[in-house]
Amino acid sequence: MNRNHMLLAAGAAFSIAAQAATVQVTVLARDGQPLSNAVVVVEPAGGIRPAAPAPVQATIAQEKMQFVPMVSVLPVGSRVSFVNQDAWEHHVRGVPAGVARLGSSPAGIELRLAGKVDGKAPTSADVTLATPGALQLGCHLHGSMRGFVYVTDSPFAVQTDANGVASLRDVPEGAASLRVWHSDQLLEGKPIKVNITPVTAVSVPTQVTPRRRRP
Ligand SMILES: [Cu+2]
Repeated sequence: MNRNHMLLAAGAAFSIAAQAATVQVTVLARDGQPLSNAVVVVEPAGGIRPAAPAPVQATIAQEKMQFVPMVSVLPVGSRVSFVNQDAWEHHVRGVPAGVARLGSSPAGIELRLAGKVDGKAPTSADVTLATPGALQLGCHLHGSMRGFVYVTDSPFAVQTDANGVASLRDVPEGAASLRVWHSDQLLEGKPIKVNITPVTAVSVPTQVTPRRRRP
């Protein structure tokens, strides 16, 4: 496969008139392997702005020197509890992530979370994500800790799984563009034009070489 070319495999269009479709997007790394933890966003063409998704309550743990989950995709307005499950202190910071700084960026995060004491609830702090954009999470004390929060106002933003697959439901049929974000991408790829039919499967090669997560 020529990795510089997009493979667009539009699924069969059925004769049944349908309003909304399921879109399956497979994202591939530079070496052709499935790319997990990528965020796929589908934007209907023609300036149609779908209603923003409802905010949620989410948790990002600091556990065994990692952010768990490493990547969270959350609707704008969501609240995140940062919960320190380790027995030592973490100083969590969140800063706008690299190339995702298009337009607005979320406000930064600075938290000090004391270590967990046996028999007591872990220390936690809540943050409201008021602005769309990507935040990179780190810890002032532990340079190896790395995580991401992708804050979106799109109802069609889904993270790829271990097989590099993102499934988006109830996407309006018709012309749309598709964007892929990944924390290790050097340049944001150009939006890909797609035509959403009742069953749409798209494979998107990228130039991303994902960093290994520390064990
Ligand atoms: Cu830390």
